[in-house]
Amino acid sequence: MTALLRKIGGISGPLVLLAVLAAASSCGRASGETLYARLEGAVQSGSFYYAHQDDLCYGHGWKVEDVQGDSLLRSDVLSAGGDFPAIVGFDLGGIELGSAMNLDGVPFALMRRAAITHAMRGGMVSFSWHARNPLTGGDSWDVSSDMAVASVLEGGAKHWEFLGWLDRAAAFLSSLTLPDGRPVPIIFRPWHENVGSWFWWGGRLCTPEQYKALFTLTRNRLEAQGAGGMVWVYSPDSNASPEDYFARYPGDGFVDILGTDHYQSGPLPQSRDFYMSRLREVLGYTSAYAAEHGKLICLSETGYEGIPDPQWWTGTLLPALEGFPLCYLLCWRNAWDIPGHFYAPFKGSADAPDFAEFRHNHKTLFLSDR
Ligand code: BMA
Repeated sequence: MTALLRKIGGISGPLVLLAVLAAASSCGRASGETLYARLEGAVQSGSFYYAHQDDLCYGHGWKVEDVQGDSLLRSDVLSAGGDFPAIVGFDLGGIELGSAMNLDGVPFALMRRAAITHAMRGGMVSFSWHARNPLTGGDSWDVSSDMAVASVLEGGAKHWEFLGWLDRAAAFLSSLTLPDGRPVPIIFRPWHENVGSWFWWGGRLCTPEQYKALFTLTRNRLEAQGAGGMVWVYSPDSNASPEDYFARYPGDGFVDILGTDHYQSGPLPQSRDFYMSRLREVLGYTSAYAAEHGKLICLSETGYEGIPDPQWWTGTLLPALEGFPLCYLLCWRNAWDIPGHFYAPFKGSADAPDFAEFRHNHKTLFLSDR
């Protein structure tokens, strides 16, 4: 950037501004390309990155209280498996209203510090966004109106307000920079689980065209507001047939990674068989598309709540993924606020020995595996 400024030293004010903006956005693009190349590199070496939601901010029975001073060295994954996750996931829900903390009680100031700290340690971060319902004022799960998506698109009653929501997200995301000014590598995954109908952007709540317009509006606006250089994930829930999945696919120009959110639930052994067969079906059609279109695939959310199977990591998860070139998988949060709501091991949990084996498997990449 400084070299560029020197080069254009003789040009008049507005032109300089344009050149600086162009350089800033290409710097953003470059960071997205570097991150994408890193994810692709994992696939080429036959491995994938392990990610955990909210990992440094809280875990099973604990929570960071000192937002400014905590050393952020605590992690359930570290204490059970001996290493930090390579990717830490965060959720922006609440940023749209300018709240000080997100919907799960994580202060945005802590989230920023955790994201930057993790990137400085060599890690990557991902963001989802459980945004409130822009039309009703309810939460993400308020599906009382099928007009919410329509209302934020161009011409809709909430369009301008919604642009303000996107701008708040952009301001936060673009504030995530390393001390040397480089952006934190961000994977962004908005409007997820959009085939099922439990979020206001879900399958029965908008048409495929409206959904795609929401996604493209989001990417265009965030990039125009300085949050360039992110890698974008499309992540329907695994209920999606290939037809559902691609009917709402925003397009190759807007999506870098084809994801899926897929959980195991219900009693063993049936739930294991279903988890594995359904996941393999979805990874089958996403990987086929990705191979043809030069994209990557991931398992954007997964887990088995409370991990009732102590061999889940090597007995179910690894075999389910066998043969598919995914670049990362993310296990959902170990809630500090809801007993039994956890998806990763913690010190002393019954699955911790199996998780340690999973961590040492040649396919899995944690923070130190670089
Ligand atoms: C859900 C649950 C909720 C949480 C939400 C957003 O899956 O974990 O408790 O509020 O995600 O993180």
